[in-house]
Amino acid sequence: MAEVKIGIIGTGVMGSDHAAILAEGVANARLTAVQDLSRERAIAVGEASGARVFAGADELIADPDIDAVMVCSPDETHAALALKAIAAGKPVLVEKPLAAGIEDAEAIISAETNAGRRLVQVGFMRRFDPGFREMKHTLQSGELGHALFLHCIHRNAVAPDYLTSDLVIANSAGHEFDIARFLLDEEIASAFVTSPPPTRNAPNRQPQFILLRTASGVVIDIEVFTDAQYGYDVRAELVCEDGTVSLDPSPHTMLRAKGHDGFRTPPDWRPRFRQAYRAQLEAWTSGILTGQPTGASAWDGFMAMQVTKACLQAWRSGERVAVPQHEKPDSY
Ligand code: ISE
Repeated sequence: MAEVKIGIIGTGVMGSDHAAILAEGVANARLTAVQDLSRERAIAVGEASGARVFAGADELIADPDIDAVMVCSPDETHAALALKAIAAGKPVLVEKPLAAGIEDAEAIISAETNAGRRLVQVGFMRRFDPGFREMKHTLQSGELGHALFLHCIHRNAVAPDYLTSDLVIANSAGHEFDIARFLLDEEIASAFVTSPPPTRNAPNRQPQFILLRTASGVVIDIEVFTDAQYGYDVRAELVCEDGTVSLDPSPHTMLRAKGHDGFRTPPDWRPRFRQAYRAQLEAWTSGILTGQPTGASAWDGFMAMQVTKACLQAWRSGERVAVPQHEKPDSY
């Protein structure tokens, strides 16, 4: 295989963004097919990228001219589609979360284990962000000693009405659960969640403040505020024994205009993590070609979901909740 022919299922916000990046050109990758429940939406993306439009997801997965599949459809469809891709022996990049429920995530892990090779990657793109990678590298170098605290902020300008307080934890904070495991290279052991009342801009959900502790005792705090109005803002500072390392505001330019002098704030996560999304696609396709997968595995997706589940219990009970620990299968 000289290049990976990719089919995207779901051409909403994320599917069309991935399609646009692929259409710009990603080494060794070509978008050849798209499918969406809304045929018009799929046709629009197909026309812009030169990809064939499929009527159904099953046909797309089965098509012999498609080497690998991206699942960008709604969360509750992720597991069934990932299982079909595994059954067809095709690599699949599943947007996060891996599945809507823990049992479905377990089914993916056993199907992949039975298939005998890693076929699933989860779209935790922050692992490919240059800032987060440098932070991990700094920690691993040992120059700052060991980690004590990880402070995280995750703010969106606005969020859709369907986003409930539960989904703020299950959908948005999932990125922090994964990046904390990735940076610190250890599991989250416990979770506590507290929240201020809803804001006047989003009376149907609460911002969340999540406190995690890792197995070795690193303390992680995460503010997730999806209605911060001013823009998309992701921050992180890793505090170690001999210094700290934190993310730079990502833009490469400053702006002076309309009473403003400083960094631009992106409207949402797509421009902020554009480089990471592109690098994720490059790593995914080169992993397919070389047989050396990188990126978040189904196991990482499953463990992030365990943290989500503990956080939801902690939020409802007001108690600190232990995150169940599992033996990682050898295949991961
Ligand atoms: C959203 O759900 C996402 O999936 C994005 O990746 C994330 O950065 C954003 O803040 C979430 O709300």
